[in-house]
Amino acid sequence: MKSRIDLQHQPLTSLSLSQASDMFQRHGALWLENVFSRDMIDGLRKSFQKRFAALSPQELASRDALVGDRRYMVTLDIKGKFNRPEVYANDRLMPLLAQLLSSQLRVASFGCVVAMPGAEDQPIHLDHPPLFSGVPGATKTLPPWAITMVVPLVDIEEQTGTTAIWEGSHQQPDEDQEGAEDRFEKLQRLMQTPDYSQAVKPLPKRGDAYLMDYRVIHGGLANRSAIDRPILYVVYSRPWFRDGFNFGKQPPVAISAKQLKKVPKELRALFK
Ligand SMILES: O=C(O)CCC(=O)C(=O)O
Repeated sequence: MKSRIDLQHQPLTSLSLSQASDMFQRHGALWLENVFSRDMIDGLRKSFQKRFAALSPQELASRDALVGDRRYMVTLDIKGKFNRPEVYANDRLMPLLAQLLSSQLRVASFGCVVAMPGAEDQPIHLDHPPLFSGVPGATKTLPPWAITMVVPLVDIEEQTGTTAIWEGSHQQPDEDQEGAEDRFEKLQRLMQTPDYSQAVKPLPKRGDAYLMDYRVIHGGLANRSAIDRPILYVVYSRPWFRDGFNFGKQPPVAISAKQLKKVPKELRALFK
């Protein structure tokens, strides 16, 4: 992956913050190593597995949770181990997210995607249709308006499958750029005939995260391992954005009034 930063020995200072922000804006994705403690990730995984096991097939169907072969997206109640600032407002990431989405950013959705053993490649897709479809130049000039933070709850290996990402596909290429192809034509081509030769396939470990611009072309890869492969996602957005596209049957964010009181006052605006 062209855009990758290890945060273990290098917290984002103002210089590296602007480098990280430039990198993300150029490639539409960024792999950040060593953001979270592994113990915390292991705790989240246990808690997720318990909650997921309690969901019946009928409940999953009523949530319209299937997002691919043996792959489910479930909104998670923000409570227990998930109701911690380290999870939803991590100190190492918030300065970068605020730089990219403004200090008014909010959590647009919060949950997990789990690929079960044997899950096939997910259809290659965009998470949201373009905001200004048909407006010339909009996909070239608009800054990011929503960003998915993906936090794998297991070590990602080739066997478990990762998310294939087409770096740079969040923006329309300049016409004179080598190999320039309209991004929607590219998406259609990839949807019809999946070809991963131009995709990057990060292999993050527990504690890492990767960010994806909401406009970037991507798709989850097959899980050829014997274990579930859950990834936590938190989508951060500019304050005006509401995701009506992905959440017809389950809420994008689930946090009760009681749980919201446990969120430090200065962070509550994230859940407005
Ligand atoms: O499973 C993955 O790696 C990605 C899932 C995804 O992109 C989605 O459900 O929109």
